[in-house]
Amino acid sequence: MDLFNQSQEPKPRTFEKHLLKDGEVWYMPNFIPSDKAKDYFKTLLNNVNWRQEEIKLYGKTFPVPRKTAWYGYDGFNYKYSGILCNPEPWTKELLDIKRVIEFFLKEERFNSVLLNLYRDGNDKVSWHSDNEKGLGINPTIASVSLGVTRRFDLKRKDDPDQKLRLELSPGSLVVMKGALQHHWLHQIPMQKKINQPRINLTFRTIKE
Ligand SMILES: O=C(O)CCC(=O)C(=O)O
Repeated sequence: MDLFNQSQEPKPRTFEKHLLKDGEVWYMPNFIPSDKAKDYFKTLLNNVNWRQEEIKLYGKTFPVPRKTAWYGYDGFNYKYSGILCNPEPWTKELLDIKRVIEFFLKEERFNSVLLNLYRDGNDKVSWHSDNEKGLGINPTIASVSLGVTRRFDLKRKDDPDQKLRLELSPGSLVVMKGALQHHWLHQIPMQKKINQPRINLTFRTIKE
């Protein structure tokens, strides 16, 4: 495996491990070398089948404040916020990234990926946890960032003063592990001054 075929001076790739109360967040800023991260960003921006989904809240319909897509092995459907996703087949780029994540995480195998496109700082994802039934108990979720740096916030459900804030730089990898999704919420807040796009890939394992 070429681990993204680094053309630049290779940087050591290790996780910063945030061991929280009931859950872990691992962060690797230079998971994908910057040239390669720019290439992936362009290819995914232009070639992914981005969808504008809608959600219903209090009887009204609203556009989701970002574009999304769902890719993976056939049959691994995903439902969140009332939106049912049938996977598009893996692209070469998504499979390459998935294989390198699995190399670093050793025991994890992912069968699908949710993609988010934040067109600018007005796009966001509100406080939530990835606790849908289909992900099973204590899911490991691996999240790759491409494009502009955005803030990622976590807070504990029963004690919002317990927080973690990370700046997700392009080419970085975040891994959420353990009981985190039961006890913590996360968000990408609106950042109105940002006028460039970001793509996020969250690799997941849907249980059959
Ligand atoms: O964009 C991100 O980094 C987070 C996305 C997210 O929270 C989700 O898709 O559930």
